[in-house]
Amino acid sequence: MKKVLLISANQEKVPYPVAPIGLLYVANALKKAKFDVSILDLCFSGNTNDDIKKTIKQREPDFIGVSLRNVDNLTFPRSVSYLPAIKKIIKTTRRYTDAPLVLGGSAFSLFPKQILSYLGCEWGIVGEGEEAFVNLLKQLNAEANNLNTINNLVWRQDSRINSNPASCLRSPFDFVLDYGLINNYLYANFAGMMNVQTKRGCRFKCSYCTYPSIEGKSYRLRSPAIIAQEVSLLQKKYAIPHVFFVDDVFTYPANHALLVCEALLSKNIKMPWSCFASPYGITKKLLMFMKKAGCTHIEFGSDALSNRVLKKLRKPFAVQDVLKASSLCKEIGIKCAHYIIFGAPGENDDTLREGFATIRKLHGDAIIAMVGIRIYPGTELENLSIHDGVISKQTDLLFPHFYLSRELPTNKLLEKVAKFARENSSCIVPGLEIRSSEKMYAVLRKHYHQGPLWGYLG
Ligand code: B12
Ligand code: SF4
Repeated sequence: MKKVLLISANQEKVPYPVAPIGLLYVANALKKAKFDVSILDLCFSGNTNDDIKKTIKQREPDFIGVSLRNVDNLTFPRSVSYLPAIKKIIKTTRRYTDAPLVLGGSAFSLFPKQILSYLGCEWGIVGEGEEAFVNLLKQLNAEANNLNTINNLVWRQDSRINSNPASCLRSPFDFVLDYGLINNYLYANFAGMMNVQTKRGCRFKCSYCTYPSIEGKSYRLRSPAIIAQEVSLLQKKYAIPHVFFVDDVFTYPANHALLVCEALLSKNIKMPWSCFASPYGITKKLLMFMKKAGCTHIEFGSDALSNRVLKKLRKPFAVQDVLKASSLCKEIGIKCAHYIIFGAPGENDDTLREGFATIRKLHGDAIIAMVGIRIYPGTELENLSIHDGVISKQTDLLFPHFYLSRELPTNKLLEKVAKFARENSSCIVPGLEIRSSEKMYAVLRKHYHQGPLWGYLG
């Protein structure tokens, strides 16, 4: 049996360490195809060189897969690129094995050719890894040369980098995921939660967003009964105290969210959970069901609190919907946070004032405020950024560039956001380290053992 070592390169622990469940899905597909699979998760590694060396010596893998989750922290002005650290991990791995090494993961999928070049690697898979990775390994194993038939593959041939069209899996997950290949104890204790997926895809077209390009534009829904089984297993087998549903938008389509809640209720699962949501389509009925089924925290991708900016971002809702979602959460007893981006297209003095006034009306919900938007290739925001002169057509977006409204000087914007946030205890501004720092999160996690930490602030 050929051996595959899957390495998760992510070491970010802010706001929490995040378990590499993407690799668990890939591992599941490899096992089904009769590969012998193990995972080296570097998240808690104190010495990546020693851990990589030891694991490669022990396992003697025939193939390596490296999962790249984050390119950078999306945070202006404290922007951090993870690429130099990733390069070190690849270099170390290469020092101890010359087994074919394949890259994958959300970070890789956003910049496949650039990352392959930057890291000097040969193989990569864009998007869902399950089918394409197995197909590639089968071909490499058989020394076959039908690379053009493998969807989602990116590879180097001499000095050229080739890519095949990318597609999504039709039915990626009709099974209970095996979480046994990662250290659940560490995630239960240091993250206070474990991640579970209930569907893939997002059909909305927000102007800056990469999620539909990573997960697909149409929905692949997971069976509610299987989700409930998985959540129950996480609780019973691994003592996981809290689940985060990692869907782009858990609450849409609402009928699926309702069915997931029903399945959790019918199995009488008492697991607290949280999720991402959109103010679009939120109803009292849905939130009441979610609360009954264990939902304690919701993170809304509200993005802006002025209709002018929401429209420019192509958000499918208005400020009224944000206010309604918030007041319903309060009435029902679910904690809620809103991600807000200041300095987005259309932002000016008036919209900023309107945003601050609306935050006051939200009565203490957590506000996770970002300044500026990370520009990604292929998005509508990229075109706008070129049009507005923020970047040029030649700008390499692998290292972060941020869109900041030209209608406001950036230093003034930062000053105003900082002043407002310092005076309003519900505001967290990671880019300005206001109520947000690695040290603060570590201290909070010592006291609170489960769930999103913003729920304990403010
Ligand atoms: C949920 C989520 C969060 C939650 C996680 C909660 C939790 N407990 O899990 C929270 C809010 C905490 C969060 C935080 C952050 N996040 Co986040 N998050 C997501 C989201 C929506 C889903 C990730 C997920 O779990 N997907 C489900 C799994 C199954 O999919 P997957 O990992 O992509 O794996 C599949 C493929 O990628 C592939 N694959 C994966 N690995 C490999 C390896 C090989 C070899 C192969 C072949 C294939 C392969 O196959 C897998 C199965 O199909 C994504 C957006 C998205 N839709 O992808 C952003 C995303 C991953 N996050 C991102 C970022 C940047 C961050 C933060 C750095 C932001 C910040 N400054 O706080 C932090 C980092 C946290 C950390 N410790 O790493 C970026 C990463 C890319 C980038 N721009 O750098 C994304 C893509 C969003 C974006 N803006 O584009 N995040
Ligand atoms: S911002 Fe949210 S709703 Fe909009 S496209 Fe991205 S994931 Fe979908």
